[in-house]
Amino acid sequence: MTRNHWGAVKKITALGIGLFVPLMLCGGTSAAQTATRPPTHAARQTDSTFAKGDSFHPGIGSGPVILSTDMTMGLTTGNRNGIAPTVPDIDDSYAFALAVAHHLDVRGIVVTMGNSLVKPSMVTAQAARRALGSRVPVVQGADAWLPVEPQKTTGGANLTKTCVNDGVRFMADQLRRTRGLTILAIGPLTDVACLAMNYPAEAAHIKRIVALVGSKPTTPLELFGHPVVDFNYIMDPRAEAVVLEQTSIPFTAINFELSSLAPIPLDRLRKLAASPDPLAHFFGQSSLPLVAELAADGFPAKPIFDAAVVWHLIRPEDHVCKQTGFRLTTGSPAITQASDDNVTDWFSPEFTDTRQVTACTGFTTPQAEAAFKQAVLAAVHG
Ligand SMILES: [Ca+2]
Repeated sequence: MTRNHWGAVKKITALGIGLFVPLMLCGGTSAAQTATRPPTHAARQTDSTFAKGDSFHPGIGSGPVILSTDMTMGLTTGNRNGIAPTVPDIDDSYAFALAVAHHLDVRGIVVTMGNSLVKPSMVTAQAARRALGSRVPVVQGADAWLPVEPQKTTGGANLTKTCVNDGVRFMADQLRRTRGLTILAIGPLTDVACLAMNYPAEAAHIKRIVALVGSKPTTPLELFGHPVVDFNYIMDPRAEAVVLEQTSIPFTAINFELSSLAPIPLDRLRKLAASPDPLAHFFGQSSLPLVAELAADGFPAKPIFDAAVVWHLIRPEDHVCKQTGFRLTTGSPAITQASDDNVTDWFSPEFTDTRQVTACTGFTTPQAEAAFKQAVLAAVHG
């Protein structure tokens, strides 16, 4: 059954919040996943590199990184993998700019569906790369989420490998070459999960996944009084379940409580468009459709959610992080309204029955928060 909730969908997606979205709905939500499956590689482990005070900062360090991203800044419609008429989010491109500005060793941009369809997203990702003067490879990844359950044929053929694409093969190749890189997952985790399931030997070389997912146990999430959901999770709930429950890859979740901080006032984004600086102008001009949509919906500012993931590699000491367990309630992708609590991914130290990962929920000081916002603007010459 399908009931259209385009009013609600528009209200929230219009916010352009790639991170959080509304949906149409259908019944049938699975129970919370509690199954424990064998890790695909290595032994179960915890994030235990070191702890400092009340905040937990596993060693991130420098080194090669790959951005797994739904980079859509510049699209004027086609939000939520093309099903919504609203403007897709702009934050992935700002995250890329931040990585370039701080000279992270980015080995590639793997583009996934999410904020919009993958092929239009390839166009905007390549445009962002050109504007930034970067020469990193931009490789196409997933064009759809993973099936909700593993698929087989009536003849018994296992279809797990059918998710493999150029982006997944690229990541596997880079892992073989580097034998240690960090994946910054700022889109749905589809390609990362596919990599883990099909290239376990290569995935064992993932130093850490830093992902824009999750929240404290809270539903619904709110942004300036509007209900929102964890977009990267709800676009492919099984992908996150695979990464967290079937692997022991070190994992840091940049939670909503952190990524929604330090929003940039809409006027500040408008000023970018008027800048004589080519990079600032490009980012400002490409952001205007979303800025207009946000303004129409009463939003005063725009959090640059994905940039918080990149900042975690640059200034991890500025983030408040803890060891936590997780609680995933899975379901079909993109069928939940923001007000539903059927599909959720929560991180909390109270969850002790799962493997322990890292979750970051805030800045250590107001000054650290202000420095992040300034860095994002500086990265685009704002
Ligand atoms: Ca994103």
